[in-house]
Amino acid sequence: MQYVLSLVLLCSFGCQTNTLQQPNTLQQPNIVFFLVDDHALKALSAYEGSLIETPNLDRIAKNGMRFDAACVTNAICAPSRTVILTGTHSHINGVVDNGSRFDPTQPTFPLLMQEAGYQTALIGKWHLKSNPVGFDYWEILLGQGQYYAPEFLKSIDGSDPVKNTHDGYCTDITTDLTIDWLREHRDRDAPFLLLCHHKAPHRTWMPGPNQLELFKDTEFPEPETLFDDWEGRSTAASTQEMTISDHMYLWHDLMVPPEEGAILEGPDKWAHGNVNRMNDSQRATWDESFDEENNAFTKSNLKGKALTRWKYQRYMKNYLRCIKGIDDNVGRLLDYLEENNLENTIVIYMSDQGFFLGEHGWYDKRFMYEPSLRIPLLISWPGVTGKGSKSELLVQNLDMAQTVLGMAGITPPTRMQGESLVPILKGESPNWRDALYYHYYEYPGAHNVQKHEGIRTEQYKLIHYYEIDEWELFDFENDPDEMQNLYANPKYAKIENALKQKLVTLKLEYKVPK
Ligand SMILES: [Ca+2]
Repeated sequence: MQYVLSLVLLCSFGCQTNTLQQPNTLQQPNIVFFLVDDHALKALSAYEGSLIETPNLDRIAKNGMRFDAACVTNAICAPSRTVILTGTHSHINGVVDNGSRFDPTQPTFPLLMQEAGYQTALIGKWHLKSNPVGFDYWEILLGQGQYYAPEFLKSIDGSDPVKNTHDGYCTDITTDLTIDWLREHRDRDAPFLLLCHHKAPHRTWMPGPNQLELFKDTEFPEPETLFDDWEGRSTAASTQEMTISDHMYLWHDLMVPPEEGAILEGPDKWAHGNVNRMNDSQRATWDESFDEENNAFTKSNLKGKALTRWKYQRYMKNYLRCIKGIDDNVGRLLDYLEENNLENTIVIYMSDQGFFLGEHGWYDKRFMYEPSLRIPLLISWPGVTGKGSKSELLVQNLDMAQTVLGMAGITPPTRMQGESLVPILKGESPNWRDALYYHYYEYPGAHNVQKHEGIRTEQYKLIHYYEIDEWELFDFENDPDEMQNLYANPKYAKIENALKQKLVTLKLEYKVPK
């Protein structure tokens, strides 16, 4: 009955009946899919220029393929997660911003794989408002999730969801629950799809107890654009509210407690909730780690650029400590796979979008600029993908649903709009897209970033902030930091026209409403 119902639901979204195939366990590989939240490319040492070492994440790259031009379609959490699940752009799947509710009757790769005989499980961050569909087992963080003593909602085989609070640190707990699932719930007679979705390193960048002492004496290099004045670029760049200098809060974001009697503003008003979730022992370790630095900072009374520099360093240390927590925990799960004859499991590691680590003076994401558009994407597929291989093709989060379905030998619905990465992973040279489409919608909204759409090719990027009708054109091979807006520059007229034409073509292809 459940099968028939799903078939009806799926076909109401225009799929072909041949999408539902019988299980073929011999040819269907096990898959672990790590999705992390806001992991910038600059914080993963499998890529060049990383700020830190991530030896465990690097294991995935060494064992498989590193994608060097992986991008998203819409650089914000819930929309990107929905693109990954459905293989469709935001205007098709309906989750255009973080306020949207995901309609879970849409075809997703987990649902199709469940129907094809996979045992499916999801553990960690979900953030799509509706409860997950297509999973035999799910245990998701409530909303954004908390770093300490996080609350989860759990359902097994369609049972009514039950709320649980787990003591400890979110990244450690998510890994414990994932390993517990492998140990206790895995059906040894069926292939599995296991989604391990971490909350970290999302704002408010609270490190785990095991990472608190890292980087104490490290001074991280500042990006050259930390004090960017956004001259020559659109007013979208100069009117955003995501600067480290003015929009990053000492208590909420940087863990500097306010002095007694201080008047709290903005997110600092509720920031106590972050640390109040710790138990006494965790809180004591936390205070011991931060007190001395915090006291010295308070006494120093820094202003202007010196204050921004201090904030940048504290931000980097805590953000990168969160990443080290991810790295340690991914290592634990990889070890489990190796130690339990599951070393042939496909492992996928990616982020829902990139993140600004001080570039242009910012944190957060949303813009089509490189630091938020691009994501780390590592895939190891033992026996299929060459070890330590690399791809420079323009791939997107849009491609993941068809890729995972392709790995399992399942034909994707015609509704899906990406391209399977399977031929690339097999070392073939498929005809590939020469430009990708991007569209950000959340305005007015947090951080005040104007709506925009655009295309990126191997060398150029054209962005249209259409509600204020302003354009930007970048040649990031010659200007990797995207500081010079070449729009309306006569020297680039030909390129500008070609990019505009291509943008029109892509919008038609993806059925973007006029
Ligand atoms: Ca995110």
